[in-house]
Amino acid sequence: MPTLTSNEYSLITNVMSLCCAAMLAGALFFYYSRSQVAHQYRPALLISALVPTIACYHYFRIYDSFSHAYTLANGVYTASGLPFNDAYRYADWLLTVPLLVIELVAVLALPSNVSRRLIIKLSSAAALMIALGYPGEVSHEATTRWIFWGLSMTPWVFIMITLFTEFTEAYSRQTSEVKSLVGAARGLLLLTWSFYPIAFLSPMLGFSGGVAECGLQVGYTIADIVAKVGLGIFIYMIAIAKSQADGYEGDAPTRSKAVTA
Ligand code: RET
Repeated sequence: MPTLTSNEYSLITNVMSLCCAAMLAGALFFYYSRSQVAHQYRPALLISALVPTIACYHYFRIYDSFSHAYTLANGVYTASGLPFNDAYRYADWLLTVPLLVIELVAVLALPSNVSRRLIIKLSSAAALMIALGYPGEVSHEATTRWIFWGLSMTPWVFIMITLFTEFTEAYSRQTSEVKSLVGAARGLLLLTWSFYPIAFLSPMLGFSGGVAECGLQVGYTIADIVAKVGLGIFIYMIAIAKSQADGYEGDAPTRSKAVTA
């Protein structure tokens, strides 16, 4: 672990703490907003809520592991000797990245055969992408990092091709409002998902020390907030737009037992 100035250490831990709060707020919002949309779109909002719930837990662990990996001496933060556990971040991604593509497909409520095919393809490629990235992330050897970067990029490219071909075709019959929201959600996904493989390359491109560590940790954390809560907000807007297009006006009030008795 590189030595960090007090400002670098505070920036990293403050952004991680902000991330816990953003994930918790996102999770609560998506859980409670399920009742505003028609029944067929509720599973997508439930997944949108589960994703930041899982991440909130993992960010507690990431924060904890990071703060124990450092000790303050003479005004700077040096490695304490305890390892920073990168596995928390990868365990989080392994669970949540497949769920992100599932929520994007689920909110369209497509015919079940189309939806199943897309979900299986996209979520298994997403899990493979993360699993192949991990051996590279924990390695300090440039060659090993390049090999696993290349292996992990293969499912990444496959996901993007599928999203811009088969997925585009699958939502082509939606209303124009839904189409533009889905297009924007996919654009957000492309933008945020492009950040991770580039950030992964930073040590191989000669970036090192406190500034690089700061850039990597802060960058991954902000990208996680946008990729999870930001995408969830699009899923919510798509579910609202589709519910309105279906003529959904809220659940009929249930008659109380006192009235029916
Ligand atoms: C790795 C390894 C290097 C190559 C590639 C990677 C891709 C990572 C991605 C992660 C997405 C994470 C998200 C998290 C949301 O909270 C594993 C860095 C291609 C795309 C969306």
